[in-house]
Amino acid sequence: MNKPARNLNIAELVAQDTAHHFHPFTDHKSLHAAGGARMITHASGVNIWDGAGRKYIDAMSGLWCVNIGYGRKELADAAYSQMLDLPYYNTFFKTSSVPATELAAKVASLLPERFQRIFFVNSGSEANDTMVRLIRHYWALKGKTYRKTFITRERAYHGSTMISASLGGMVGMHEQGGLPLPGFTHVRQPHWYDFGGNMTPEEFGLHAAAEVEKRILEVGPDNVAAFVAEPLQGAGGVIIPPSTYWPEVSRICKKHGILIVADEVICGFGRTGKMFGHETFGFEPDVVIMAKGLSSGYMPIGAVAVSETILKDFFDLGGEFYHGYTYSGHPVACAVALENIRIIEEEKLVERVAELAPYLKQKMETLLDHPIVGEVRTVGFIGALELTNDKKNRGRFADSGRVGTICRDHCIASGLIMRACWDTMVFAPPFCITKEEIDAFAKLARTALDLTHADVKAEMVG
Ligand code: PXG
Repeated sequence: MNKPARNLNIAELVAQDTAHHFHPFTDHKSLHAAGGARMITHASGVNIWDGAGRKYIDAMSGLWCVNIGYGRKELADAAYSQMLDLPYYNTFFKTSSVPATELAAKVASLLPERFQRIFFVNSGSEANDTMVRLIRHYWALKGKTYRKTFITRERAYHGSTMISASLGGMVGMHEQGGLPLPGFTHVRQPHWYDFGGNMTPEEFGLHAAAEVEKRILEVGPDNVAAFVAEPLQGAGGVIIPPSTYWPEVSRICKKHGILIVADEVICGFGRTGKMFGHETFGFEPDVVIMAKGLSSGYMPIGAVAVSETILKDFFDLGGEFYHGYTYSGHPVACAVALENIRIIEEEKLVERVAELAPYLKQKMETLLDHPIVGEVRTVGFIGALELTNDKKNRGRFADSGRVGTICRDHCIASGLIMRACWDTMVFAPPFCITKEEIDAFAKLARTALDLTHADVKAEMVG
């Protein structure tokens, strides 16, 4: 498929979009100055096309979500036939639907044994809001209303609602709307490149874990509701923790009786080469947050899995949990998610990620010889390139995010979608990417890096 399903007047659409569409995470003044949005019209496999007919390799899988790749007709068929059978019914008040039931059982079967029940929502943000209400209510049911504080990390991303943005550690987001709300505290992220100094990554992993323990002790272990973390921080710049970090954080949380919540919105469903990120990094969460890869982004859906140990008390001690969304367990979203998981399993896409991960790593590491690339890190099909003005000393360009944006724009102009998290270029390609497409991706990345280097040559040190 290399053209959209109908004829489009792109200029008119862009004008309409500019006039009427209030975009998320967008500086509208600069959007308007740029002449409006890039209209994406259609997609297939790892490629997307814009209104001018330009083709891009989408090395970001949309927003880290189109894991199985674009254009899978099976998912469209699943939505179509479910809409004919039952387009909507709720899951409140002792009611269920076939796809919600089947998806709950399927997701439970993919998770460790202690997870048997799945709560459905429409997004990662809602999943995290649900988790915070549920855990605070759980502690209250156990007579520990003081166990309210959530410990999370700086530059974590857990969503955009008041609660999920409070969980997140994005300073820019906190500055808008009076966040974080009380009861959320953030420790430094395990980012060796920026904070490791002369420590080895392994030493630094232990050091970063010790900061978690320090904060637990400052808050008082008995006041902590949970430690909430992405197995690896995605929007924070694909911060892959050193191998020592998670085992030590787990040990610390166990020692102090702190619940661990794994936000698997990006890592879940295969991104790291195992079904879940906590398997890759070796820890055992009490709660798992899912979205994105659950439906490969084809429909909005998220989920919260809570261990049976917690749920036993929750059900025994509590009555009704006054929480849920009109579209919790939406039959069409669930049918699409089921078909997505069927494809992941049948086509062994998680195994494919694990098999091709070394190839992706090796190809991206060829960029290490580039003057502005300070580090390349990957795990499974997710990774990052650190842009640097000083390779030897892991230096940073002045005015964080400026050079990343320049590089991002050169990527787009070259036909490649990579995101800049400040001056870290991040990638998370669809699982269907081939070796040839990985080669093309690395080549386009080098072109964009060369163009960026030409722009910032005067700022290089050494
Ligand atoms: N948790 C994690 C780990 C995420 O990455 C959310 C929760 C929130 O999910 P929803 O479905 O509410 O968006 C996310 C979302 C970016 C970017 O620019 C990342 C996300 C969303 C939008 C943009 O990297 N992650």
